Amino acid sequence: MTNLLNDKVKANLKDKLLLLVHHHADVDAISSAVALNSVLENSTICASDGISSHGQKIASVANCEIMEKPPRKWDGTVIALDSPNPEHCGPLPDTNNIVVIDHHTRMGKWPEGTEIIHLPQKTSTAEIVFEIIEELELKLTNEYATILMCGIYTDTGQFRHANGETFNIASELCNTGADPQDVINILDSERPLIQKTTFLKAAQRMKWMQEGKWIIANSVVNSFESGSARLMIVLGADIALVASENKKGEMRLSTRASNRIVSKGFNLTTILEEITEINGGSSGGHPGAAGYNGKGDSEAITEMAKQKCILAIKQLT
Ligand SMILES: [Mn+2]
Repeated sequence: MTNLLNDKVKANLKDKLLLLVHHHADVDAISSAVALNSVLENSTICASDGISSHGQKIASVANCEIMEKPPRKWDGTVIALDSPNPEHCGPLPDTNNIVVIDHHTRMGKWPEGTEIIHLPQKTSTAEIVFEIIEELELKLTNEYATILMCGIYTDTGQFRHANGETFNIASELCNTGADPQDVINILDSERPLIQKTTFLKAAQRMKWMQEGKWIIANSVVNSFESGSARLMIVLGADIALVASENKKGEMRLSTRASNRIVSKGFNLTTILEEITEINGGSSGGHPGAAGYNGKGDSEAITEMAKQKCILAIKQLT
């Protein structure tokens, strides 16, 4: 049994609790909050700046109320979840006790006296919450064990970034009653119809070509560009370029690259920076996932990006 809680935190947990999650709360944050809420009677969940669509799914499965605006003053303890610094979950209510439970690499600056449970080796906050519930010898129901598993599942990218400890806790959660099939049912079901039809249109309009051993695919949609690009990589493309434009002449290009080509040195941010040099606008992202926003003909700009990708492929060793 791990020892995460000192006497002060144990006493704090008996207070009236405000479970504060980060802005645009994700599945890890919401599942951590609803699981704690299920075992700690005197607690309220607060998401001060919106909840992601999957986070909302968890909240609706748990059927619990979530406060939208933190009170100015909290007479009890504020528990900040999955939020490495106060700006990510604020505004913080005026309170005497704050406990932070988080797993991000870097911990920010919290008010003096804040109790910090920071375990960066954990792949999700849900895992820390599970250990805390065990340490308090409280009982999670099957349903909430499944919900915590949802937090682990999403924060590890469906266990792709899991470590040995992740699987130990996932296994303990199963022993507690979590059902891995329900995790899939909760998270992978019910994409909105508009998203499904858009993805299918992206596939229908897709063009692809081969350059050496690499495949470049492109398409055009009205929305959900990045999801469409991601799915084209799943289909087998090494580079996916998906554009959209609106009536005002603004366009967006969302791009993805396979891990395999990125590991050879291919970098989408360089490609899109070159587009901004020619066409203005702005770009940003990572080597394997980047976006461009600008003005102009989306087809022409996609073609430009494609040509730059071909040149970059020729320079790969
Ligand atoms: Mn997290």
